[in-house]
Amino acid sequence: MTEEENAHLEEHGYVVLPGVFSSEQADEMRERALALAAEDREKLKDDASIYLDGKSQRVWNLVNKGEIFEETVQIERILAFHRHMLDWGFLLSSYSANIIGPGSPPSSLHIDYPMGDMPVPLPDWTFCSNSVYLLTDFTIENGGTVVIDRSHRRDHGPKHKERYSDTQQVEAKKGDVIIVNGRIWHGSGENRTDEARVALLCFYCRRWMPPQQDHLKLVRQEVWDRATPALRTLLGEQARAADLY
Ligand SMILES: O=C(O)CCC(=O)C(=O)O
Repeated sequence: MTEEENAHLEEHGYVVLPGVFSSEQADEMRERALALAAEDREKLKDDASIYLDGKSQRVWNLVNKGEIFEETVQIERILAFHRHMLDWGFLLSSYSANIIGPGSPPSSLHIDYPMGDMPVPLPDWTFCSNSVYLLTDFTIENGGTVVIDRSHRRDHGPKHKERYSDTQQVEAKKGDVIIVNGRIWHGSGENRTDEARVALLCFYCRRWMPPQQDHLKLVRQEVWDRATPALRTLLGEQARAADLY
């Protein structure tokens, strides 16, 4: 984490890290995510994971769905930003793919779970933060992430489904990562192309919060058995140990 990168994150509420993944790594994760999405689509016709007029899709719990995802959720260069925002011992809240399909409308602007449901004014620190891994280029046309610059400093979130005029879209390349303060007003953009815009969302929260997905229940024993100490902490091992007393 350089001083410039951190200064940008603090000032604007997000920062783009160029070239974190090689083209081959991004392709491998994208193809795996798209294959999982295709399998789910058969099973989950009416599930909320298929959303935005049925044109977009989330694939949840990636830490359970391939060793490449176990590796890419614990990259120290990226974790350093989240530690800075969330303090030590922070947890993986969820790890999902967000596939914005051709013709998908924009999502509603929001702040991240659980802050959108919290009473206002919000405190001036964040409960959660996100890494967006770009597995395709993000452009204005294909639904690159929409943000309101500096909105992470506001003490409340946007109104549901309201359109705001001061938005901008983050344009960046396949293999880049966007680090996001969970308080920034943001959402996915409209995809006006005929190809999917694919990203992975590594979403983290403070250590004393319930994560968005209960990894202690969901993660397979095989994944626990080979997990590094860093991954075990992210998955909430300390919370599991506390359960024993
Ligand atoms: O995929 C994106 O561009 C944004 C995702 C998002 O808004 C979210 O899941 O909170």
